[in-house]
Amino acid sequence: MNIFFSGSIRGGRDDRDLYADLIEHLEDHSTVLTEHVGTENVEQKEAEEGLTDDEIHDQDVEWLRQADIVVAEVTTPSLGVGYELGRAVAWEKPILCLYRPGAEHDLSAMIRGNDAAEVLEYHELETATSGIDAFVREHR
Ligand code: 6IA
Repeated sequence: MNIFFSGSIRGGRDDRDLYADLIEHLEDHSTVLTEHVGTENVEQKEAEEGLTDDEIHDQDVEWLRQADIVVAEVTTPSLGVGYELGRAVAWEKPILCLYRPGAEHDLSAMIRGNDAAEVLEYHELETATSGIDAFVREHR
């Protein structure tokens, strides 16, 4: 199973360690197409690899097209994550959004109000990982 993990990069990296933990868990199940979302110093790596924004966009959309399911951590708002979710809805991909209530930003109505995306609210990592496991089982 190919999983597209979506999380903020230029929207802010406060949750980077959490993304890395979630990606590690997802990798027990399947192939995560977007491991870089949990990478440390992502801006530096971007510069080192010399990728243009066009290349990042096109590669990302291609990975999204190949994905069987999409798992997004949406607590830190990100334009890129919102865009990916919009395209995933249009392609009718199963979508699980993970959100920690009480964060600085309330979750967008465009996500919470979207019947095509399941939203799981959580505080503990274990709640998120067991929610992911159930979602994967449902869509395998
Ligand atoms: O607007 P944002 O940058 O917060 O958008 C984040 C979303 O865009 C993530 O879910 C990613 O899937 C996607 N994204 C943003 N930047 C990259 C990227 N940079 N590579 C792949 N996907 C990206 C290159 C990093 C790499 C050289 C380590």
